[in-house]
Amino acid sequence: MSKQLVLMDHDGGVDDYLATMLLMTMDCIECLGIIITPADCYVQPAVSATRKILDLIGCFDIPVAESTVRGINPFPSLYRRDSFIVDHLPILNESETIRTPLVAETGQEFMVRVLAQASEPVTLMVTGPLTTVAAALDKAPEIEAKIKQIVWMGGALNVSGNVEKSLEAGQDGSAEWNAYWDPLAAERVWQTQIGILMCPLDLTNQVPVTSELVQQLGKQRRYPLSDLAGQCYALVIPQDYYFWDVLATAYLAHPEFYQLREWETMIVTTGLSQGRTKIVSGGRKIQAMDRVDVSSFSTYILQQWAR
Ligand SMILES: [Ca+2]
Repeated sequence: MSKQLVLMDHDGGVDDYLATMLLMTMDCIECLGIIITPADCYVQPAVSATRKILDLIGCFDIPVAESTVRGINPFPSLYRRDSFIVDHLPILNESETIRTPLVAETGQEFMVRVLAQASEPVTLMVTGPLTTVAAALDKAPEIEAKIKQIVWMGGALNVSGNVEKSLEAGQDGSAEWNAYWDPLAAERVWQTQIGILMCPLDLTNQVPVTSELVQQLGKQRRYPLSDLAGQCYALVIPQDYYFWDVLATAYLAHPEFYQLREWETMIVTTGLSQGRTKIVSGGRKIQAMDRVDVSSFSTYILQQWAR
């Protein structure tokens, strides 16, 4: 069976590194590259950490590209500083040199080139804002035909968003961060014919990172990937933390763990609800992950990181 072509676009949060790590363990996937969108991170340490993680896994030939897009509503620096912490974890710094290549072109240029050159349509696995995708589509609209679908961790349909009112004045709490960082980019992607599969907060809210799971990773810390995942989750366990990006990414290997549901939606781009993925009759049809078998999912990630 031929492998599914995937191009990953992540935004440098703790969760994004672990989603990358999970993607790299999937036998059914051929990863064409990894783009870092400078959203939930400071981009220099996020690019560095991503390359070091690929080195740790032994995937020295996956190109990494730095997107130079900018969002409208920046992530809090408190979240973004995690990228510096992960980049400095001892397990990622045993070697003084990084082997995984950083491409010279920007992430958005790289996305255009990879899609244009691909032998068949490619799945975009996006675990951050859609800004790099929107920029690539603006640059070369013809690549739309080369995108098989976009699997996106983002949006909140029938639950509140996660942009807290206490952190962000002037909004009503309905937006999810990846949409809120750049609502216009989400709207740009919504205007295409590309199949969109969302992993919304509606689902991720049901799959928190638990102490029990972190302890299970500890029991298998003789494996470098479990050790790194355990360290990353220990870093964020004091806050409410969920398997946002990891849950979205696991879909690629095990769609049978998930139930999907179709919705008609629009992106609110201005005002107090900007960044809201709103259900409206007659709106843009998308699929959303609706339910997941949490036990199978947990077993799967523990098994994949036992290496
Ligand atoms: Ca992310």
